Amino acid sequence: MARRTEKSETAFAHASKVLVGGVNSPVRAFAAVGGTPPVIAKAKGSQITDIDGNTYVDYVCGYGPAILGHASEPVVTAINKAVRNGTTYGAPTEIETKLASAVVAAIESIDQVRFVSSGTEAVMSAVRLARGVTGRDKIIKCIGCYHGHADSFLVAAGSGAATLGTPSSPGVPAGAAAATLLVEYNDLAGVQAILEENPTEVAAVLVEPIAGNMGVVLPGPGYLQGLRDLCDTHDTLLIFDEVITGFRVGYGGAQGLYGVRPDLTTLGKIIGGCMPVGAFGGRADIMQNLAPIGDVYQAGTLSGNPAAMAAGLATLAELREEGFYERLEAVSGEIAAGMQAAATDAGIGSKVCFNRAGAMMCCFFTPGPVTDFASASVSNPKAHAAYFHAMLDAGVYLAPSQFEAMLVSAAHTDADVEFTIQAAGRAFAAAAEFM
Ligand code: HOZ
Repeated sequence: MARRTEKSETAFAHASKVLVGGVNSPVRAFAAVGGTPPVIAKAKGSQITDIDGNTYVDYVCGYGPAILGHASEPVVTAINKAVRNGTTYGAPTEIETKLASAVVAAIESIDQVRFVSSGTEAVMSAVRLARGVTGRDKIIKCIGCYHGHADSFLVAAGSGAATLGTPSSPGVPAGAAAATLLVEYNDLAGVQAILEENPTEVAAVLVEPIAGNMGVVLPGPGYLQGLRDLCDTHDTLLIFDEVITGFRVGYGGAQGLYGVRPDLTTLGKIIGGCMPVGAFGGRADIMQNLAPIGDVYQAGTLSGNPAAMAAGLATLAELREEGFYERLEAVSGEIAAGMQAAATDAGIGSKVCFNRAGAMMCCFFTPGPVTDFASASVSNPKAHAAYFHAMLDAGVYLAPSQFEAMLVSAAHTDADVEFTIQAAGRAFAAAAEFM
C-alpha cells in the first residue's frame, strides 16, 4: 500500500510558518534528500508512527538515545514516578548522585562527572575546562567530527552542518575558529605535526573515538592509542566525545572497547534515557578545577534534572542485564550482513562501503574504504537520496543524511531485521540507477 503523506505535508507547511524550516534541528529537514519529513505522532519499541498513520521500523532512534527502543516500560515508569515528585528543584538530589555513581562505575577514566542538558553543552564545558586547566587556547578537532554547535566546534563540522553544506557556520567569530586546528580523522601524523608546530599552545585533542557524524568511520589500528601518546608527549589533554558511542558500543563506551583512557569524556543521549541530558567527566584532578571547587565556571538551571536522571538510571539498569550487548551486536550484525547481501544482489555490492561499530552503522555509496571525511564526502548523493526514499516508502525510517548513523536498538526484532533487509533490496536497486 502506498505511503500516505497528506497530513504530514499539511502539518509541515504549517510548521514552516512558525518554526524555521519547519524543524527545531536542521538535520531533521529533508534538505539533502528532498521531500517532506513525516510528522511523527508516536513511537513504541522499534516502530515510529506518523500523523498519517504510516508506521516505520526506526533506525534514527532519536539520533541515539533510544537504545532500548521507544517508550521502554522501565523508562516510562521511572519518568512517571519522578515527575510526580516535581520536575525540577534547582537543588541537589539523590538521584543525580545515583546516576553519577553509575557513570563512574561504568567508565574507568571518569572519577567525577557533571551533568548538563545537552551534548553541545557537555563538549563546550569540557573544552572550557581543558583550556582553564592547561592555560592554553587551541584545540585540535577532526574534519567531519561533530561536537555540537558551540562556536569552536562549528568548523569543518559533520552531522547536520555537513549535510546542509555549512560545515563552517557564519556567525562563528574568527577568533573562535582560529583556535580550532583541523586534521583529517585517522591522521596521526597530522596531529603530531600540529602539536609540534604549536608547542605548549594546544589545550586538547577533541575526537569522537568512533566517528558517528560523517556516517560511521572507525578508528584505524593504533589511532586512539597514538592520540593518547601524542597528548602525553605534549602535555595536551585528550577528550573523547562519546555522546553517541557512550553506552552504545559497549557499557564502557568506545574507550572501553579500544582500551584507551582519555582525560575527559563527554556523554549525552543514552545516559538521559531519551530525556534532554549531557555530561562530562574525567580525572578528579582535572574535574576539581570546576566551580564551585575551582575557578572554571559552568552552570545550568536544569542540569541534573530529576526526570532525566531517573530515565537515565532506568536505562543503564537495562543495559547491565546479562547478554544485553551480545544480543544487540547479533541483531546489528544480521542487519549489516543482510543489507550487504542485498546490495550485492542489486549489483552494487562492490560500489558501496558498509562501516559498522556494533549498533551503529552506515552505507556509503562509494567503494571506499571510508576512513575520514575526505573519503566519506565522495559518497554519491543521488544514490543515497534514492536509497533513502525507497527505504522510507518501504517503511524503514533512516536519518535523512549520508552523514548520520543507522542506529539499532534492543527493541528491533527478527521480523524487523527481515523487513529491513527486504526493503534494502528495493532501495539498493533504486540507488543502482545512479551508480
Ligand atoms: N548528534 C546528533 C547528530 N548525529 C544531533 C542530531 C541533531 O543535530 O539534531
